[in-house]
Amino acid sequence: MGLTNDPNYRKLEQWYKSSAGNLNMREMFEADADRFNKFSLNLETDDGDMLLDYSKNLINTEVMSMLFDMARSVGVEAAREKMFTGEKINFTEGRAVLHIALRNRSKTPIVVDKKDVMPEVNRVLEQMKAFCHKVRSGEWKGFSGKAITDVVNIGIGGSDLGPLMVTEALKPYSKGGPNVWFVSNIDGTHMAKTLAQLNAETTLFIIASKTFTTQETITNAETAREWFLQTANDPSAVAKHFVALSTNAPKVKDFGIDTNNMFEFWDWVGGRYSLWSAIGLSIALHIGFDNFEQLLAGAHWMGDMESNGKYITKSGTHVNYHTGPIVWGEPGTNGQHAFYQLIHQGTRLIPADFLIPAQTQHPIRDNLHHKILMANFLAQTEALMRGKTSDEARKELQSAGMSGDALEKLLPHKVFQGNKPSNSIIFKKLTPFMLGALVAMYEHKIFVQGVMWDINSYDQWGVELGKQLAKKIEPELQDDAEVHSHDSSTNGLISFFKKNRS
Ligand code: G6Q
Repeated sequence: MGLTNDPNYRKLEQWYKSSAGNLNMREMFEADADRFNKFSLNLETDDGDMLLDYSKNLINTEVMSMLFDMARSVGVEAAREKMFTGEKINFTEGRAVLHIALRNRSKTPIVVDKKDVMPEVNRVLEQMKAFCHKVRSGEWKGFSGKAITDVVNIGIGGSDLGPLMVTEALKPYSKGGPNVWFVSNIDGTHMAKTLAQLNAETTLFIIASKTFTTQETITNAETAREWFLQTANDPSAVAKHFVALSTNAPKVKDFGIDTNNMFEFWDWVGGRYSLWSAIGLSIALHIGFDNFEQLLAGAHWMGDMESNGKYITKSGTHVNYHTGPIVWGEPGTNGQHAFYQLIHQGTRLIPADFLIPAQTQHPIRDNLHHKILMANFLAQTEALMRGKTSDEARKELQSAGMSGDALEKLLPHKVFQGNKPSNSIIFKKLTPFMLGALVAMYEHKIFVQGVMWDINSYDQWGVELGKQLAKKIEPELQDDAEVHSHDSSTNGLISFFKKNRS
């Protein structure tokens, strides 16, 4: 039926049209000393506390209860139950959505097609554990008898980004583990620059691809194998330096990787949720299997919970609302020196999430850096909420010695409307457990949005389209013949490329 027909959506819409303009955060904070307590949540995790402060949003008690009513009437709870019980909620692909099973530490069975998937999940985790131990201890030797010092994950999209983010975020936990590298881009520069820093004798390649047909990944994997064989000179050495993470055993075999060196996962794991599966092998190698388990435990603890951004509802009709924000961000204060301008004084409303640990991994100079970072964190969320009134800006300019015309001209530029929403999320320390919990929280956000917007969050036909299109054009780039099969712009671009390629 779509979101806009829901009676509780309509109620909220009516309210928005008549009353939303009255929501002023600065005034609401001044009028209600208890606002922070009302709109924040302290979570006691097994690994320190986490505080979710959503009080700096354009909400009041009435709005929150209308939002909850809406979530109930569009069926968020029922949809969550369907996901957890293995129903094929990704109906366009006929698949269950069960990344929660990958981090199910509770040993409760999870059933798909009448079969409990937990024994298989646990079997692959055991295989990963044993492999991690061998590689990290140096027991696993390369073809010339040396231990592995570097691991290269070759994959793209969901088979790259999750492990890349996690290994980067958890570097402080990587002591004793091999270095990790990630090659995703088909642009040869990515592979060439990476290989230039590696020694074939001590490098392990992980070919990460759910389908094992992704053009970028397979091409990069072939390039890595060619490079490796230039040094090893012996195809049987490949088994010691190449492993695969995939659902597709026949393709792994075709590529020449021994299926004993394959770590399996299943079609009910969406690419963007796969870091919890065998796709997380690079994480486990880098930070150790115990820490990888902590990551799973954090995600499991968060309350078990993407691909939104599509204009077709589950019943195949067009939506008349937006179904996916553009999400971007920056670490530390870097964003402040670039795009925060747009958030403070831009014409669009940009809700922002700010995340910070109370304890840094590197308390250098007696914690000075972290204190400055924390001060900026607090200052930004406060400034976004409060803004700066004309009176305040005027006083500031006057005390800087300005007056008259010059002051009046500058004044409008120095005023900030404020009332810009943000969430503040502060937690004790970025441990593997805490990172797992945070990622799972954002995964669940996507799930709830998908239910609210009445779209299938789990298929990705747009991504598939990209995979098909380039394959059609590639043969046309083979020779120097003119191409007329496209629009004049595409033909013109191909023609330029052909004339200038050598
Ligand atoms: C993620 C997407 C996509 C996918 C890549 C790689 O959810 O589906 O990013 O992960 O296209 O696919 P393979 O793992 O099959 O190579």
